[in-house]
Amino acid sequence: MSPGIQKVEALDKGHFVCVKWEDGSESIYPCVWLRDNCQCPLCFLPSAGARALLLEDLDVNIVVKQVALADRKKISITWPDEHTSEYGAEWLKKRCFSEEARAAMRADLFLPECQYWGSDLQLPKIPFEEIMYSDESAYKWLCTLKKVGIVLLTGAATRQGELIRLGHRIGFLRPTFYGPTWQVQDKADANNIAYTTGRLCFHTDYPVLQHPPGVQFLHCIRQTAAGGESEVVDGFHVSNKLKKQNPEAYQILSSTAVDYVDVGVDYCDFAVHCKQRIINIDSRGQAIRINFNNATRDTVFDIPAEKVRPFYAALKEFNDLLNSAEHKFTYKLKPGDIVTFDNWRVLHGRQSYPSCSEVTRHLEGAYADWDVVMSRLRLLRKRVLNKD
Ligand code: OGA
Ligand code: NM2
Ligand code: ZN
Ligand code: ZN
Repeated sequence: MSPGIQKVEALDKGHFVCVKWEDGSESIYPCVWLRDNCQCPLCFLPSAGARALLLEDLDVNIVVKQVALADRKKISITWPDEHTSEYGAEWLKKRCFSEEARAAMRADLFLPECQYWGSDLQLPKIPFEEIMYSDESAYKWLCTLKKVGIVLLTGAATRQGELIRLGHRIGFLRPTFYGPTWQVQDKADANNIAYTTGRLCFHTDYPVLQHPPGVQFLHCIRQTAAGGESEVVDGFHVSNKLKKQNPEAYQILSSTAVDYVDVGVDYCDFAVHCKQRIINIDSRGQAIRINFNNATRDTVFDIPAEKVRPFYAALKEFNDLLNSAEHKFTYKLKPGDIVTFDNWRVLHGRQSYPSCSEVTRHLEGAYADWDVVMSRLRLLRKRVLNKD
């Protein structure tokens, strides 16, 4: 599988090394990068998979003294101070600096593929116990969660604690001021709008946190007969639509810092404040995180007075798009269902239901960070695909 090397030579007065592969293609490596990534035991600690070489000891103007093809599977470099480094063919090939090779590596590491959806969503479903014992199923679950943004796990026990088990399956959950897991039900003197029987319009959870939870789990333990339906919408898809329909509104929502607030007591007492842009974008203007909960948007609004009405107009337009029949998907959780979704991408809501002296509806919720979920996904992929 690994490619052989035909030829290796120094270029540009020793500032680059060119590797010619057996298939005739070439890769060019800057020498400062090669020296920085020497894999010898002095420069690299294999038990940590980490660089031991200090930046202080790296000469950014370094050139090779000598470069040689050790065999078709390895090159060796002698540096001006007589330090020597060896690099394997496969190792080099993976780290080729060409646009295509970097795009392939990026895709492999971060799985950027995104499948947009609207009211036509075919809600992906997998039995809960299957992902708990089968690595193939767990891998499929996390790949779909990353690509589609939502997966329904079915047939869980209708008792509290199943999300703790799910947390152990991926690694660990993300605790917040509402606890390690939290109970969504009608509560007296509710400390959050979610803990009432009222309608929740489309929101992402916890934009008041600087780093909002990436993934959310809602486990239905009890469901009301009337009302309480769930709604979801693809925030990235709708952001693209807004950008096309009204670029100025998109610009406002992706640049205005909105104040959020959450003050109260739950797991412990809290007074949380944060500024977030409702549509977070990357350097290419593509939405990468939605931060929107109308309930916790602060009364304090730290922008000049004349910018306020244009902001509201932009937000209204976004909200209208989120709620359009074309974009939203409605379903109703059954006891034993666990909906898992990308809280950075998918906005969710719930219809109101009749209030009652007993608890007629109960969801247990929890969060996880994308770092933890992606880490588990990569490990599962390795095990499922390499079978080692
Ligand atoms: C929440 C929430 C949804 C529901 O608790 O933040 O969105 O169906 N709940 O109750
Ligand atoms: N709950 C469900 O942003 C928010 O306040 C979302 C969080 C209370 C943990 C709700
Ligand atoms: Zn070294
Ligand atoms: Zn919510």
